[in-house]
Amino acid sequence: MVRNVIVEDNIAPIITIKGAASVTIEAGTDYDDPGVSVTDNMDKNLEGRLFKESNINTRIPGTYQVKYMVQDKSGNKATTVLRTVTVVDTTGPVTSLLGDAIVTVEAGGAYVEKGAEAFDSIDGDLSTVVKISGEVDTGKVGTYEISYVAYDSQDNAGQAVSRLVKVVDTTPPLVKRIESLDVLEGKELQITVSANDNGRTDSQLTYAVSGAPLGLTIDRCHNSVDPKRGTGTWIILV
Ligand SMILES: [Ca+2]
Ligand SMILES: [Ca+2]
Ligand SMILES: [Ca+2]
Repeated sequence: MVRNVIVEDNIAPIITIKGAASVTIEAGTDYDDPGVSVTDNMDKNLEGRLFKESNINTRIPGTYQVKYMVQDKSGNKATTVLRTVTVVDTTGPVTSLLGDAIVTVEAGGAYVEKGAEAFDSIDGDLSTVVKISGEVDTGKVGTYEISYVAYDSQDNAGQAVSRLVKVVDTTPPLVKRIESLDVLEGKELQITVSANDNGRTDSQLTYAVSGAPLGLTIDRCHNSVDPKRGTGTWIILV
C-alpha cells in the first residue's frame, strides 16, 4: 500500500546578515558587501535564490541601503534584511603651488601671485576656491609667507602649502634732482636733492657729498651743505 504524503512548508527562510548592520566607508573607496547567510526549515542552498538590491554610489557621500530578499521553494518570503552603508568624505583636497615655492622680487617691483591648485578625490578641481592668506609689501625688504589652503564641499581642510617671497634690494638709490644753486653773498648755500630708492618705503638713505670745496660740509639732518669758505667752481657729486 502506497501513501501519498503531502508535506507542506509554511515556514519562511531566515536571512542573517554577515558583519555589522550599519557600516561607514570613506568616499572613493571600493565597497564590498560581506553578504548574508540563509537558513530554511526544509530547503538547502537558498543562497542561489537570494535577491540583492543596492543603490550605493561610493563617489557621492550619503546614506545607502543594501537589501537582501529570498523565498524558499514553497514561496515563503523571508523578512527582508537591510544593511545601512554611510558614505562619508573626510579627506581634504590636496593643494599644490603654482609657480616656485621661493620667489625673489626686487624692491619696488611687482609680486605676481601665481596661486595654487587644489584637487579633491570626490569634488574634483577646487582650484578656484583656494584661500590665499598673507601679503607682500614690495616697498619693504623682507621675507613674506603666503599660504594656501582649500576646503572641500564637506568642509574638510586640505593640508596648507606656503610660498616664501623674498623682497630684496639690489638697486642703488637714484638722485633724481639737484636744484640749481643760488649763490648769494652772505647767504647760506643750499643744494637740494631728492633721491628715490627703487620704490622702497623703508630705506634709510645716507647722503654723501664729494667734490665740494674745502670747508663745505653736509648737514645730514637737512640734507644741506654749507660752505664756510672758498670761492670758485666745483663739480659736486651727491
Ligand atoms: Ca521553508
Ligand atoms: Ca574630500
Ligand atoms: Ca635700493
